[in-house]
Amino acid sequence: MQIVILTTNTDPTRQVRYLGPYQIAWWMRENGYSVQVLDYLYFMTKEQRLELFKKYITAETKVVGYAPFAIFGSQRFWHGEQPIHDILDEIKFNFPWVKIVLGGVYVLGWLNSRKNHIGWKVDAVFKGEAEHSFKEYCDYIFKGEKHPPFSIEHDNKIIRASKKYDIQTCSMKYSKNDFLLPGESLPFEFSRGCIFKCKFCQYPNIGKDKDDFNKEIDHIKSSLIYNYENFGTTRYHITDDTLNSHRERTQLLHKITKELPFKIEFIGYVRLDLLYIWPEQQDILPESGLVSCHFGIESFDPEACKIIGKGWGAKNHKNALADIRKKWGDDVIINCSMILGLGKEQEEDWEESQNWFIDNKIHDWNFNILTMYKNLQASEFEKEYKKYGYRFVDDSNWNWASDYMTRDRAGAWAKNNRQKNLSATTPSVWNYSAHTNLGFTKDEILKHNYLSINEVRERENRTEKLIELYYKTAMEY
Ligand code: B12
Ligand code: SF4
Repeated sequence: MQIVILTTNTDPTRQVRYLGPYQIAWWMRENGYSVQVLDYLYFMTKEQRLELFKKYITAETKVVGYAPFAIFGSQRFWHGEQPIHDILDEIKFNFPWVKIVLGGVYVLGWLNSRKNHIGWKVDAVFKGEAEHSFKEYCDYIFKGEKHPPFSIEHDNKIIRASKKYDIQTCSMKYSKNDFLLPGESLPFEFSRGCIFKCKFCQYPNIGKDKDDFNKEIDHIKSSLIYNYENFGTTRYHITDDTLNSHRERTQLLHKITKELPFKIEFIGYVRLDLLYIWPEQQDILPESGLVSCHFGIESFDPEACKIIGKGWGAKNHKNALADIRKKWGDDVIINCSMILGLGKEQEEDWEESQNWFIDNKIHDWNFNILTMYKNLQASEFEKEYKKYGYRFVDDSNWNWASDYMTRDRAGAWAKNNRQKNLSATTPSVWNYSAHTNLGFTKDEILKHNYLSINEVRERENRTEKLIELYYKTAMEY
């Protein structure tokens, strides 16, 4: 293989594939390169990884890209998990002839994380979408063409997107050597970027026009058919930031899924407000195959909702949620995420929200601490933290406080609460996909909570079996 891309999810209980590496692999194959993606590496032993690397990283390999799904600020970093970085050492010291490059979600954050550093420099880091920039780099390495423009930041060579990738024309398909496993849920993209601009959001591609960066509906249809015919795929986890943000496209999606000679099921981020602004979505999304969705509720406090830019939610969150839960029943497993640290909310307000979820039989919910990095300057909150009533304690980059809350207090409450929730909530969205990957059916998942399903998973060594199957398939290919 000319190019090998290494990736892995890094949450112990969530074995689901990450789209970025497969999207780049497909694109490079379209451009004439041979590419191998190797996945699930975090869950393998060092020895298994080395065997796999030796099989695919050969004399013709010139570039090894590494893109784990690991976001700075997630538990992997706070616990200082080392394997994420070990993988880089394993490549550097066993395959000295290859260029080692990094890409993927929040790549600079994890590279620069102080706890987990590597003692040498990678050859290049790709920031942001990389279809064009990575192709230009490979054309330079393999064909001697011009090196793409770069800058040096924190001692790293950073290569940014040279131009926007035309997602409209993307007909991304999986490949036989992606080693897809029977029944596995695959990541899939309908569109790129988000039309909203929530004040706390650190994602760069927000505030787009609804008609921009949408994949042609015919390409979506042909990829779904291809994946079904070649790999039997019917399950997807959709990567769109809001999969129902375009009224006509949601209707078209419904139309094409009805035309398919098989049924698909998918999970993803859905905006609750849009389900009520365009009420037909309440019917057509489950009919299209939506089996679990994530609603970013953030808060039930009207003032906090208004501050973050969710004015509709200030008035309607509770009524709409109770209504849709009743309407959908168990057809769609609902997850709500809340943010700790908004407006004047205190511990008793969060307790009240939690009780509301329990009383209204919402399947799943989670409370996340507000994340802000003074130096990142990505979200509106980070850019104008004083205006929104926040300060950073002892000149810290991340330890925020307001007149009503501190990050430490929010963290302490979240920690206590998390354990309590595990036995009260049903695996949803990506956790739902992860469990279907381990062979659980929807009916089985609905009968479990996180604790009880974990017991079964551990007792029956389901994760180990999945990794073993992937490893065996890759070694025998
Ligand atoms: C799927 C997903 C998850 C899944 C991941 C499962 C999986 N295996 O995919 C789960 C649910 C586990 C998850 C968890 C979290 N997530 Co998340 N997630 C996403 C989501 C929806 C899609 C990611 C994706 O595939 N995008 C599509 C691909 C094509 O885009 P891409 O990754 O940017 O890929 C491009 C480049 O990165 C690059 N690239 C990618 N791979 C490679 C490889 C090489 C070799 C090269 C050169 C380049 C390259 O080129 C690609 C094509 O242009 C994004 C939102 C989004 N739309 O991106 C949020 C998102 C990344 N998540 C986010 C967050 C905050 C989290 C959590 C911290 C949430 C939480 N509080 O727990 C956790 C962290 C988990 C962890 N371990 O680190 C934020 C990150 C914000 C930020 N600061 O950047 C996002 C942007 C959502 C948002 N809008 O706020 N997430
Ligand atoms: S939080 Fe979600 S809906 Fe809000 S701007 Fe960010 S990506 Fe869009």
